[in-house]
Amino acid sequence: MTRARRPAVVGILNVTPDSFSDGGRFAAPAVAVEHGLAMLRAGADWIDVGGESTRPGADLVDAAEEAERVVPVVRALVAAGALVSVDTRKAEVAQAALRVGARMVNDVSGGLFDPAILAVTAAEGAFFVAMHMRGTPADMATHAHYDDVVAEVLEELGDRMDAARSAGIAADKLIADPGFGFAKELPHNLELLSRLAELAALEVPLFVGVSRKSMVGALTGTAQPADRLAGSLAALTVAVLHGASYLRVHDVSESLAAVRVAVALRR
Ligand code: HH2
Repeated sequence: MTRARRPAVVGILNVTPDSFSDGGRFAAPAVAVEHGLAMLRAGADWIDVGGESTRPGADLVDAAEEAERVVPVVRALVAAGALVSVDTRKAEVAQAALRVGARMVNDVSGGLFDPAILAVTAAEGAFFVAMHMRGTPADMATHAHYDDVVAEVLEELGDRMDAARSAGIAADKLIADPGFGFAKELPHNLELLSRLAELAALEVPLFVGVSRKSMVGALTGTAQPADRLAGSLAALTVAVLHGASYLRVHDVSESLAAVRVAVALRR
């Protein structure tokens, strides 16, 4: 995607019992597919289907079980004409989703958790989103130590880009994400968002997920993720003004409106 086009809105579809915002709501495949279709009707460009929660301290899900959760949903959304991304750290799950038509692999570990995911993505010619994280969702909070969070995320994402290219992923299929809330505390998240434009040095499109996250909750005093829409839209607007090309969101129509306003004001 070029800068000229508006950033893509990526609708979040968690087919999990325990995601931080919508855990359990879309665990049944038919309900999940219906929600995905509703997000498409609301204007989503992509649907990001995930079968494992990555909230702090979440349990690891077995690959076969994760694939069983996501594959029927990916298949149905692809059949309906959707561009589908699979949110997974596991090569086996990525492979299964790509086989039924997913076109993007969104890996919160950037290929560190299961390095075989890079070759699988390369072989299918799919897009790869490398998100920055340290440690695993279980212990990432203990790794939130930085002298200069932007410089360190830039360097570590650069390493992930190199690994992805070495595994055969084409340069125009690579996307980077600073990983808001993953091994980051509030000051780190704020620094990364206000200096997001510096990540343009990676020379790949930037993917941003701030929707309903705890950083928004902390700033707005909203304990419930579902109450964080207004704050999420403010953070999303800043992300667009600073160069984000993909926005991962729960609230598609509202986010699309904010994207349109931000794009019109972007110089
Ligand atoms: N955040 C979450 C999950 N996947 N992928 C990318 N690229 N960037 C993100 O910021 C990101 C992500 C966490 O949010 P959610 O999917 O709503 O919850 P859970 O991790 O509990 O499934």
